[in-house]
Amino acid sequence: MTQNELKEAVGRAAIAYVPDDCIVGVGTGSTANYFIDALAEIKGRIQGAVSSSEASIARLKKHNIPVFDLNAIDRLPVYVDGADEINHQLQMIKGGGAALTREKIVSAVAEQFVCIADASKYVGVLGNFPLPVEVIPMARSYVARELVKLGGHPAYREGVVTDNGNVILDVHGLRIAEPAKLEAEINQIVGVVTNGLFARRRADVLLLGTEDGVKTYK
Ligand code: ABF
Repeated sequence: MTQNELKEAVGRAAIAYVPDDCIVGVGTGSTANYFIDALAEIKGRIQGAVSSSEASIARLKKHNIPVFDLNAIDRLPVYVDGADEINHQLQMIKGGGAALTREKIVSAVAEQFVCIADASKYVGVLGNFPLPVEVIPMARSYVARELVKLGGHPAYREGVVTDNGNVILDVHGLRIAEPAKLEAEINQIVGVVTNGLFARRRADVLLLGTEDGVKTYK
């Protein structure tokens, strides 16, 4: 199976976690797009969705799936989203699509986080994928210097402005043995909006697309 076929398989499999009559949290990226397309086939049994990005809002609206403001709801049973890396503890690196801040917000509200990913994302130790960090523009150089002190090699993601008007540093060279600890350390750097470690709030379920079918990890 191609990588896209694996992504489509997990996107479809995630529909099983969408309760009737719910508002569902929707992630960002190519795997999440397959979930959105699958959601469109069952949109009659849900109220709508809360999105983690302008890009996913556009895709939801193309399917005529109602989009809700997160501030307008007080309960979100499930959030479905991809990842750039996910380890065996279901901790993740996210943000390759520059949507990490809204993804982290929506996942914080959701009662259950279902991660959908193809097998290439499943790793023993996080960090081979450069860790995205969303930064207030004026603080970019200062934050980069602070990330070097933590052992990283930050690179400015040229030409990218997030949905929130911020910039991204991609931190190379990290072998992240203690994801939750590093997540907290980076959060303390003044000027950091969000970092792409999803360890303090990890996924609850992983649907992994493999050559042997979709595997479920909890
Ligand atoms: C999103 O999923 C991002 O956090 C992450 O970068 C992306 C993975 O992209 P894809 O599914 O296209 O591999 O949630």
